[in-house]
Amino acid sequence: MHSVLKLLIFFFLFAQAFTSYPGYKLENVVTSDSGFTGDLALISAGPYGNDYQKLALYVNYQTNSRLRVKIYPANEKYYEVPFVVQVSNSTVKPTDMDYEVTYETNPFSLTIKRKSDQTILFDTNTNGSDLNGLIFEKNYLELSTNLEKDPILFGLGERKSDFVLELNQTYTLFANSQNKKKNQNRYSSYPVYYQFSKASKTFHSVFFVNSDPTDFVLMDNSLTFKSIGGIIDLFVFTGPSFDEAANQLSDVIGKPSRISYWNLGWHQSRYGWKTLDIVKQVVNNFTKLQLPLETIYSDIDCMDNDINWTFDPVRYPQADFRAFVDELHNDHRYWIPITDIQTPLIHDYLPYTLGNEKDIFIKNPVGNPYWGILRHGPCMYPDFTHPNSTDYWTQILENYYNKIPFDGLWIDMNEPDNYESIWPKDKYDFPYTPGNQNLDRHTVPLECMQYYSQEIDLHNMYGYSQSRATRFAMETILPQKRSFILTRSSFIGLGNIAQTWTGDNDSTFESMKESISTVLHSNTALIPMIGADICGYSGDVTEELCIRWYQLGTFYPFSRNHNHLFQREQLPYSFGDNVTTIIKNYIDNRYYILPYLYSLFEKSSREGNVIWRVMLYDYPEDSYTWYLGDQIMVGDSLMILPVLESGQTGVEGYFPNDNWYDWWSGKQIMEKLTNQTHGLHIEMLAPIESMPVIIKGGSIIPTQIPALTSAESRLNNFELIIALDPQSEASGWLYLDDGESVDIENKYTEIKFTLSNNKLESEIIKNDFNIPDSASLHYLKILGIKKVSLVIVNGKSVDFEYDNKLYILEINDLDIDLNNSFTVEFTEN
Ligand SMILES: *[C@@H]1O[C@H](CO)[C@@H](O)[C@H](O)[C@H]1NC(C)=O
Ligand SMILES: *[C@@H]1O[C@H](CO)[C@@H](O)[C@H](O)[C@H]1NC(C)=O
Ligand SMILES: *[C@@H]1O[C@H](CO)[C@@H](O)[C@H](O)[C@H]1NC(C)=O
Ligand SMILES: *[C@@H]1O[C@H](CO)[C@@H](O)[C@H](O)[C@H]1NC(C)=O
Ligand SMILES: *[C@@H]1O[C@H](CO)[C@@H](O)[C@H](O)[C@H]1NC(C)=O
Ligand SMILES: *[C@@H]1O[C@H](CO)[C@@H](O)[C@H](O)[C@H]1NC(C)=O
Ligand SMILES: *[C@@H]1O[C@H](CO)[C@@H](O)[C@H](O)[C@H]1NC(C)=O
Ligand SMILES: *[C@@H]1O[C@H](CO)[C@@H](O)[C@H](O)[C@H]1NC(C)=O
Ligand SMILES: *[C@@H]1O[C@H](CO)[C@@H](O)[C@H](O)[C@H]1NC(C)=O
Ligand SMILES: CC(=O)N[C@H]1CO[C@H](CO)[C@@H](O)[C@@H]1O
Repeated sequence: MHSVLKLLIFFFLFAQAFTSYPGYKLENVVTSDSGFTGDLALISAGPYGNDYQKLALYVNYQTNSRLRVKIYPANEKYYEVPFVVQVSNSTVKPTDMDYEVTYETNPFSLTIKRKSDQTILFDTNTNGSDLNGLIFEKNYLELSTNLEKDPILFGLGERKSDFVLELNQTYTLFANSQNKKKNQNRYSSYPVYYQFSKASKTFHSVFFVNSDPTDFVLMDNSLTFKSIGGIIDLFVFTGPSFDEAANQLSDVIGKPSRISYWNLGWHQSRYGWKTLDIVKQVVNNFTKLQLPLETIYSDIDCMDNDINWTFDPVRYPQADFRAFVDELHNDHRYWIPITDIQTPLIHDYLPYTLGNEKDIFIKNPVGNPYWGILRHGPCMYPDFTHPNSTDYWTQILENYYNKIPFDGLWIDMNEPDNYESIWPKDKYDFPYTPGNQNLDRHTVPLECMQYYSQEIDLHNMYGYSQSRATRFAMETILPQKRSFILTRSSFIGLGNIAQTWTGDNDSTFESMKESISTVLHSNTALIPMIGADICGYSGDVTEELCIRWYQLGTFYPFSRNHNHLFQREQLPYSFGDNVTTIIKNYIDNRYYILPYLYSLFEKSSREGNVIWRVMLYDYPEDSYTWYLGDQIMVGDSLMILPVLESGQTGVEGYFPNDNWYDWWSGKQIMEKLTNQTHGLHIEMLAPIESMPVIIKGGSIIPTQIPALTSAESRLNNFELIIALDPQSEASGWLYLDDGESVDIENKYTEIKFTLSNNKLESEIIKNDFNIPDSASLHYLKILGIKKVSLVIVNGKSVDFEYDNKLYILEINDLDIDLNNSFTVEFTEN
């Protein structure tokens, strides 16, 4: 290489490495009980120009565990994320704050520590590092925090990534339907991360209230936030447990909305059911084979010429279709149609004419509706931040509902997708480009205007704002029912409104494995109701993969099978009787644990808990759990070890130091070791018909005999599966209501079960739900009970079976009314 060129390159690199923008100077600090304010004055210009000279700093102590920091232009209008944040500023000092905030004035920096253990939660002091100070320009914001060396961070979805985010990577938030590579941004944006501190073994989290296209650059000792709009507005949550950090976030963005019981049943979908007759056959086949089926989806197959809200007169005649859906409803099943948001320009087509009349389409910068291109040519995009869009959308949905009454909606392509950007140009020209990708490709150009703000600010929120409008519409159409809205694109806060799935995936082992961290990360953003298309969407699935995916997928919070038109069938019965039997076991098992799952979701909607958990959350002291991303706790009690590679007939799991039992056989797998920090690595057998499922000692899992629908299974008998912890104790919780009403006041039942000192007791916390007569507690199984000679139920001795090798006690033929409290005593002579 030419030496001058070398020198130039050297100079360039050298110059890059040491270019540092000190940021701002803090002046005029005014403190109050609830925090402090100050003025920030620019020290020297940032990288791309248009720096704000004056900024305002606002630090607000909101609760003992929550702090808000806001930095915004002092004298100019600015964009703030609408709808998501549900708390206001605090004016009083919290009683016992678990954080302290210090600052430097020149250059300005903030350091936030947890008071109780001095763990650094957020620290923008970049003095002595090659990180920049605060940069705040018209189209570029940058703020860095120092992190513990080799930090454990998770969140910042949606993408396929490891659960613990890889270091030295950039994580982009920009809703996108095209990216397929590891760590790239996908459909949704969740600007929140959690950090686990290896030093203090605690968790805290940080939520950036910013919806503009953003990069998070994660290095091995720092995280840098780079956004091309909005302001710096962040919440710091002190934890210190994972659950506390999640609950603290949920106080700000709202709890996950209460789901209907039927949402937890089996969802069957397919793109490629060309006629109504085929769909009828599917339903009949499920029944014939005694496979549970809750919900049927309709992809665009049923539409006339692919136009939403219409039915093909020959393949899906409306009257027949309606009769079919009525029949589904009679059988306590549900129907969910798809809709894409792009509105074609067709005369006399209500979505188009009404949208024009109400003037609610997204505008180009000269003020005319923007046209994109989808399947049938030009289309427009409703603007769901427009005040009249809710009326518009309600009218469209009502009109459709009156044709065929749906039970939920599947809203797709809402990144929003665009086959071709025909205006204004194909190149985005802001100075910095998150994700280093053409941001105008395949979507509405970022220069376009929505009512609330420019598209650049609202792009990441399109699916969220559509979900919000859909939620309002559903509440009008189906008042008093909990709505079900399955959206592909979402933003943090969606969990309070709707549900999601992981979008188009592939029929590969790799894609199945990747679904796990996507589901986990969405849970950390408090969108717990999520699953991937079981068996994969694109590509032909193999029998082996499909079995493995059904095994995993029946433990997703949301369980749906769906695939693409060109792919082979992957229904539970598409592979022959032997395979149907295997899959049926797992779907039946899902119905069996519905009372447990429903109770978990209730807890989530009350407190903000997640459903899918990694081992780290509950065993932070055990460093062997820290990077385990593929073995999952479903709630507090069930661990699953999915089989993620072809040809495997065993899976190694890590069992933290505790009691663990095999879910299927009841056999104890591990007994807590005394005086050990770590647990054991254990290889579990996993022949094709079986995925290891493990119950944690200390759990009481309420179950109910499965049936073909959840409405029927709810009439069946209850069972309790009890696994003893090292102190021979266990506890559990059952929540029941009608499964669909919005107003549940005085209509629900809540029972706490506790086992200790050889006595199982139920404590009725509330008993306003009418448990069907046919659903009594008829069976108990207790795992890990070392000795038993007599069992006494409500004072009367009863028959029992005891396996003194496996330490399993079973009591059959009980008839306990769960509406009343009961006791079961075990005597060991
Ligand atoms: C909280 O205070 C900040 C700074 O004064 C202000 O920008 C913001 O609008 C306030 N928010 C609410 C919800 O009052
Ligand atoms: C920055 O670091 C230098 C050297 O460690 C120190 O002298 C100086 O006071 C620091 N400045 C601030 C603002 O922390
Ligand atoms: C990240 O980059 C730093 C510095 O370039 C390097 O020392 C470190 O090993 C890298 N870490 C990983 C996990 O790649
Ligand atoms: C229903 O099952 C029959 C076999 O019993 C099969 O021939 C048919 O293809 C199935 N129909 C659908 C749509 O799956
Ligand atoms: C309707 O659905 C099709 C799918 O064929 C989609 O391409 C189109 O843009 C949708 N939009 C509307 C509102 O009709
Ligand atoms: C909303 O609709 C009402 C009634 O049609 C109209 O008066 C109002 O101007 C519309 N609002 C906007 C922002 O377009
Ligand atoms: C099911 O039976 C078919 C045909 O006998 C066989 O090829 C296949 O391997 C079996 N699959 C399983 C999972 O047993
Ligand atoms: C466990 O540790 C405790 C306290 O350090 C000690 O008293 C006890 O003897 C130990 N037990 C065993 C089995 O090592
Ligand atoms: C359940 O118990 C409560 C009080 O013990 C009683 O008022 C209620 O009628 C009972 N419900 C049923 C369905 O038995
Ligand atoms: C078609 C498609 O988008 N496939 C994606 C399915 O999901 C996995 C990740 O979960 C991606 O790797 C695929 O590219």
